[in-house]
Amino acid sequence: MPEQPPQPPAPPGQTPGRDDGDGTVAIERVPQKTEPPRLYQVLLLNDDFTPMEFVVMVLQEYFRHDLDTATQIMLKIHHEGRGVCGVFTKDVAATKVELVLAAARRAGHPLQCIMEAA
Ligand code: TYC
Repeated sequence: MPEQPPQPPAPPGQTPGRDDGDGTVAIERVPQKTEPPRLYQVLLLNDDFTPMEFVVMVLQEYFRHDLDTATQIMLKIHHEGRGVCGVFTKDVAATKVELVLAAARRAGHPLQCIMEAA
């Protein structure tokens, strides 16, 4: 039996070619196991000093909530200590946290914004 030459690695999503011995080579599709990206919640934390209007503005400007929803989320944070602003991929969540913290510091407020694996 003649030795087979080493096969190059199959491209992703294909089996290595199977030499059928009749001049044809069969390749088969293999379902790709691409995990969906992990998601992260961005949360605001309550404090005693940041004005409610500023929190509502943050929820509208940085998380695209309408005034009603932003007000409801702000009140939930005010009463329960924390609340979810949105769920994003890791990079987007990290950017939102940075932008919100920068805006809060610029305005002189101690507002805290964090991200957590969803
Ligand atoms: N507790 C603040 C106040 O009474 C309002 C507030 C709400 C602050 C939500 C932060 O994430 C926050 N002015």
